Amino acid sequence: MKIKFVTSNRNKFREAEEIGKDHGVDIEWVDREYLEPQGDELETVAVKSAEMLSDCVTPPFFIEDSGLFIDALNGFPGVYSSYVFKTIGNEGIMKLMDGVDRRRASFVSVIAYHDGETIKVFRGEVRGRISENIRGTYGFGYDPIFEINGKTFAEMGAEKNEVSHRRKALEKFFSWLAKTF
Ligand code: ITT
Repeated sequence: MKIKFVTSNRNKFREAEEIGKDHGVDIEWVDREYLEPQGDELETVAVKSAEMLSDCVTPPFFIEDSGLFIDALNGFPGVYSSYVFKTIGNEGIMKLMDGVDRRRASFVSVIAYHDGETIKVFRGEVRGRISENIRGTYGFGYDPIFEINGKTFAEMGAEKNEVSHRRKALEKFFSWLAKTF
């Protein structure tokens, strides 16, 4: 089965492509940047984005919206993860977390699948912590500061894709697809 993934982020596409291979799903990359609508929840943003995009991309397709939610910052940057990464980046998060002992955080991935009539949502989440320093060379975005069992996503390499929020959301999506088609 072949399915379109609309994203401007090559890394997100590559990870999804790999996970797709494990499930016999062939993912086609539609490289398109879209303005993310505002919303308090990733789900709201993802559904609104999928609705908007269906004007210019022919369904079926899916999009994915991710966010880093830091407990000590009451869930910040959350739905603003993209903007915060572009503005203050990992160095900025390190400064915000300087001297903070409570370092637990979640990485969340929400997929919105548009089949031409309805939109279906799938959520994946992993718990981890914000590392004390920026570490690792693999991956992208917040990978060098999000740590599970002592290793940041950026230190894990391929192992990240086995345990990530994206893997969890995609697996839910693919098992639903398998049941539906
Ligand atoms: P699209 O919206 O075009 O898909 P994007 O890069 O804007 O691409 P998101 O809004 O989902 O994607 O991502 C929000 C931010 O979180 C962004 O800065 C990403 O770099 C970062 N991010 C997303 N997934 C990540 C992951 O698995 N590891 C590290 N950072 C990630």
